[in-house]
Amino acid sequence: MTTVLLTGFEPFAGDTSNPSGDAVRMVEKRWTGDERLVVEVLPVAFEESAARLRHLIDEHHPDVVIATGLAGGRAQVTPERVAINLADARIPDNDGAQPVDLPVVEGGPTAYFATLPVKAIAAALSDAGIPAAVSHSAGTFVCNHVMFTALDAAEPHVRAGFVHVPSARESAPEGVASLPFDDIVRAVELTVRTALDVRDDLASPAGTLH
Ligand code: PCA
Repeated sequence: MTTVLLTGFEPFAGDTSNPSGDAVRMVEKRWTGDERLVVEVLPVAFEESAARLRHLIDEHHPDVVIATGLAGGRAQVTPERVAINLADARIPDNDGAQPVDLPVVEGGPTAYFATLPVKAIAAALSDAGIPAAVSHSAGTFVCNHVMFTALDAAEPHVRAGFVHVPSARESAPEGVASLPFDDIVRAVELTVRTALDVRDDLASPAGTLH
């Protein structure tokens, strides 16, 4: 049976909720697919999140790994194209760790490209009326760390990657870009479905000029 590992994150930076963790729990509740869906909410902590993810991959041998997290201030759902081998934390993580200019994986490659069909995912979301775009930077905090770890840990046939979601409208502060929570849930569901159904990514341009 096909297994999908889907993760979100706990709240961080003083927030009381994180739409990514809430959304993956909702996707788990609503899941009707034939595939086995394993859902986990990861701590926003460099060491612990990577250790938990590696353990989950070892335990469940997923065919698809999709990690999600919050990108506060972004207005679109953004499948990430690349994870870099760099941790440079502007704020401490939830365990108080603040690595600066350290590799995610000592001796690892400089970067990994997502092995999810990121363009097809962005297109599927846009078709469903959800603002979406491919992103070329997952940052240098815990989300990038988890994406890099997923691509480093997964066996070669596994399709893995990361999707950043905006703040949820219901809990976003005034003036911060956001999406209704239900759209975030639908976006995560559609991402899982597209990752399962689409083998070859679209060849349409999705890059940026700067
Ligand atoms: N967003 C942070 C870490 C956890 C989360 O949801 C990030 O983008 O790195």
